[in-house]
Amino acid sequence: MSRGEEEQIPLHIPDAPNRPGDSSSFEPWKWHPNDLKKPEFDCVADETFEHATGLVRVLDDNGEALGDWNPNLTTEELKLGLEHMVRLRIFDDRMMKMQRTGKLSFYMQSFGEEGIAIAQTMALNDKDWIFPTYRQPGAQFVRGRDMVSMICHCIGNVEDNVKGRQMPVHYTYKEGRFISVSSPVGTQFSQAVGVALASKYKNLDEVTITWIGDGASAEGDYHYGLNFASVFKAPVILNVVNNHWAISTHYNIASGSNNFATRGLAYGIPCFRVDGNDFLALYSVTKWARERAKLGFGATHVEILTYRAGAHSSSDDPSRYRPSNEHEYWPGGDPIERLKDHLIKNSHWTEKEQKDLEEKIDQEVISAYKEAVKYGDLANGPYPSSDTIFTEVYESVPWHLQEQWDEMKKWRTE
Ligand SMILES: Cc1ncc(C[n+]2csc(CCOP(=O)(O)OP(=O)(O)O)c2C)c(N)n1
Ligand SMILES: [Mg+2]
Repeated sequence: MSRGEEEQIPLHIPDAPNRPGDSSSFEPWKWHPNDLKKPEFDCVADETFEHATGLVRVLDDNGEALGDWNPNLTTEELKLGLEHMVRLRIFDDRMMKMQRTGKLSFYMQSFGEEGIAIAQTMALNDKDWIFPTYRQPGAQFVRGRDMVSMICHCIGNVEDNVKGRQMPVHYTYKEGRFISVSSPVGTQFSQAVGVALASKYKNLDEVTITWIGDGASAEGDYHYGLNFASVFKAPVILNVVNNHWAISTHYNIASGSNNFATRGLAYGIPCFRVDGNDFLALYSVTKWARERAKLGFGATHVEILTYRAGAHSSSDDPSRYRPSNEHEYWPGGDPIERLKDHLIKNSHWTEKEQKDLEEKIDQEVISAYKEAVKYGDLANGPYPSSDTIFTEVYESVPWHLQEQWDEMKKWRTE
């Protein structure tokens, strides 16, 4: 008798553990900052098995920085990291309000994930290449991008540096080696490996960092990237941000295991799982991976364990598919609160200074917005010329596009 005649074995389609109306709960973490030592830079993948199945942490639940991974940053560096995270959160908050009042067409926040790109970019050298997703705009603050220019891009006005050809938050910042965010998710992962190989071929002291989401890591690009990075020992830092969700899809539909970090071990790449809401752990693992890459030992693969505290985007309503306050139960807490508490615990910061900082940045964002709309707002323009559909792709425009361009000129009213 063949299977199926009598009984059908159902196809396994995982569902999210908690849906709206369910109570939220996460297992309390069993990992502590002192658990894991730093491996040697020339370690082989197997030597990082514990790092991939455990969790690299520096900040404990009381705001103390402990263990081998403590990067011992100066107070100034810690305050700068805190300031950038606060800047990103307030910026996001204001921009979301702009979207809700029709001043932007679309927006995506980094709520709960502010530490990731900020800590990791601070751990790099200025010439290192950044291949982000839409969830790492904070790297631009570290690289010195002007907020007015970021808002002009989000509006798509005449000062938008990509001339309205990208969706909002799909930033490009050439001066900061921040490569254009791609709407088709995942493409940056294998491209980053290619650029890292080019740096190595040219014998430059440049490392590439890239990120991919838990959901997008189910795509081929992720696996091509890992394989090339492994075979050619590319100087690249490959991060999977496991924030539990890919829009409304739980991570358990992107991976059959509960762990994304260990996947790199099969490719022979050292792997770490890191507390994604711990600024110091993120900084430290990235510094280690940069040093390994620089010394010629190749790639590092990192799972950044976090929780997407906000909506996927301005088009999403997470209360329809998950318990609405689930992020409050995340054992990793909030990245800003944790770094702030650490500074306060060591008497380097006060609640009053925090409040003053937030007010200062709020003013900075409001005045940047006012400045940006001088170059055009969403409702009234001015917008980049429709000619930009045809310019800056080909050195000389092919005849068939020239025909379309001429046709457009006959009809346009702008
Ligand atoms: C190739 C491709 N498929 C689908 C989409 C639609 N889409 C945009 S974001 C997204 C979810 C990505 O989730 P994840 O990779 O976990 O990143 P996160 O948004 O959580 O940072 C999807 C499915 C897309 N943009 N590109
Ligand atoms: Mg995700």
